[in-house]
Amino acid sequence: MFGQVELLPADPILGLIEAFNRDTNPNKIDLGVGVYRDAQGNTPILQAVKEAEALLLTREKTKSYIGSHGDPAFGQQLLPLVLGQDSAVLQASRATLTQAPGGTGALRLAADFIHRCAPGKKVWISDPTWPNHYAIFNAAGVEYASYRYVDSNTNRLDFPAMLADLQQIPEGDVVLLHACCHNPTGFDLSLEQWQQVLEILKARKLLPLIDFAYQGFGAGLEEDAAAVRLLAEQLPEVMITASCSKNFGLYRERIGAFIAVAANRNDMEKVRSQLAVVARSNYSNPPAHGSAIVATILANPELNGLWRREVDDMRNRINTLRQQFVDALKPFGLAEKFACVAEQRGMFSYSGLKPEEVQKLQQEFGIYMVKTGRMNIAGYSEQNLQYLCKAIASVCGK
Ligand code: PLP
Ligand code: TYF
Repeated sequence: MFGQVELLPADPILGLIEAFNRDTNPNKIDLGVGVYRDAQGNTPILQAVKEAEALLLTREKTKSYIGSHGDPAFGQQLLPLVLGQDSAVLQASRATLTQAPGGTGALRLAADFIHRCAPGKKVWISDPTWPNHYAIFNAAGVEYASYRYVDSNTNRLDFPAMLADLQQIPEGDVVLLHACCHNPTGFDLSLEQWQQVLEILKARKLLPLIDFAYQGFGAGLEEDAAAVRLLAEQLPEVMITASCSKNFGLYRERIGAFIAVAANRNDMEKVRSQLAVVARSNYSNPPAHGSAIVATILANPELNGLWRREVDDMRNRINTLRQQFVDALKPFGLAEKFACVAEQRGMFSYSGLKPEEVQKLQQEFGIYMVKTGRMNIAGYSEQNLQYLCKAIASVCGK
């Protein structure tokens, strides 16, 4: 039987890791997969996480199952982080949270929930998007289609095209929106633009599924939640998938959550019961270590403060790297061409580099990025910025 199995290509993003590891160029730079790196090129464990783990080591009493919705203490802490301390939705008991193995697991819960409870509804996804979005909805048997997001000629957000496409979506369908730090482009909507999106969602009775994987990496932990909170306060029903991979640096611990905001408490309970069944048939119970860390940090004022400062540091470093990149391209006459890098937010930038240029960067300079020209901004550092910019100038004919 195995002989007939089709050999599949590697994931376009994760596959880069292997290619990078094989490269013997001592100057190689990995701008591929989206993990945060410090000035030394490491992805460190946050201090707040280390301290929470030390506490857990002494406090933890059992390894028994935590239940399909996960650790209630985690849910209690994460809901106000996402929806806001004074959220009217929380006060009205309209929100339910199911812990999931990462943002990916939360998206799969969302996809299975849509498949079970809203059969025939399509999910509308920005073009471009994180490629795993397509894979997850495919695997769950949910149909999807795209709305425009970027003008490929100017390499800028094409908001009029986005609005025009949203206006064409059949009533009742699901719209996948990136809350902040759009992956792969780094182009985010302003609050005024979110207001316009909200009006269309209302008018066409569209159900938003908000992917919130980078809270704290755009403008700040509270600022980045503005769109999520706006939609949650203004619409009767909203779905949110949160990830703690980036902002807690807990990538491999697999910790995230699916949140549903329902029109009333009764509907919320119905949705919650469905989510338990969906979780159970996928993995039964989520892993417990990541949720215990997050719950410990958020509940402890000292660790919470330390964590917030560490998130601020990661974000500020990325934004500094963005500006340094554009400045370092000035001598090559390329500052204008790449000015968008300083305006984009989050881990990624759509650089506008063409596939041939990306390939040259890889082959001639050992610089790895996704074929679409997406760069992980945290992938370079002050030490190799000059090498990177010289290489980019070279492949751009400067
Ligand atoms: N959504 C987006 C847009 C992402 O970029 C990612 C990956 O980092 C995720 C969701 C899921 O992340 P994870 O499953 O690692 O929490
Ligand atoms: O886009 C990225 O680089 C991150 C990490 O299948 C990632 O979101 C990439 C691919 C993938 C899972 C995670």
